[in-house]
Amino acid sequence: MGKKILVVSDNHGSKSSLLRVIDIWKDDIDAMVHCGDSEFSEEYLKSLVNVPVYLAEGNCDYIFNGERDAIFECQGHVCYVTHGHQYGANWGDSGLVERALEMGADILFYGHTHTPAYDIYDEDHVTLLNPGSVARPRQYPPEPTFMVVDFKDDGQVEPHFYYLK
Ligand SMILES: [Mn+2]
Repeated sequence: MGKKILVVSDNHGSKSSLLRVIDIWKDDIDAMVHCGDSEFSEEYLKSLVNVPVYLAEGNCDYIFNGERDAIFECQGHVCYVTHGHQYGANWGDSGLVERALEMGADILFYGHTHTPAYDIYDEDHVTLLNPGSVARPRQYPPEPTFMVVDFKDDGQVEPHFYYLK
């Protein structure tokens, strides 16, 4: 059957963008990841879906009261969730790869850059995934984005990026 994980980030207080994504996907996912800068509380984010929720604290999350980051297992993969600003996400991937290795994770979800990204570092067996921002995109063209990741039974991990229209 595989597993599907909805990954969102950086809605920066925009409830409507977050709720629109969740409304579309809530019945088709096995877990939700939020990579930080929701500007909402842990309880609120966890109340939005009936599946496990994994959260990271962003640099603008003043009312967030959860753990700074999260780690979980999915289909044999170790997934680590962080906002990424602590590891220099704006300046390149090396700090993120180093952190994934330190945490024993082969998949690292991050946000902060407001730019969707999918980077595979074969030598380190690390994949970096960023869903972009559902409210304040910075890539060109600046469309709000999010991601649904398919964890297949054969171990393959397939990210799908979507625009929030
Ligand atoms: Mn941020």
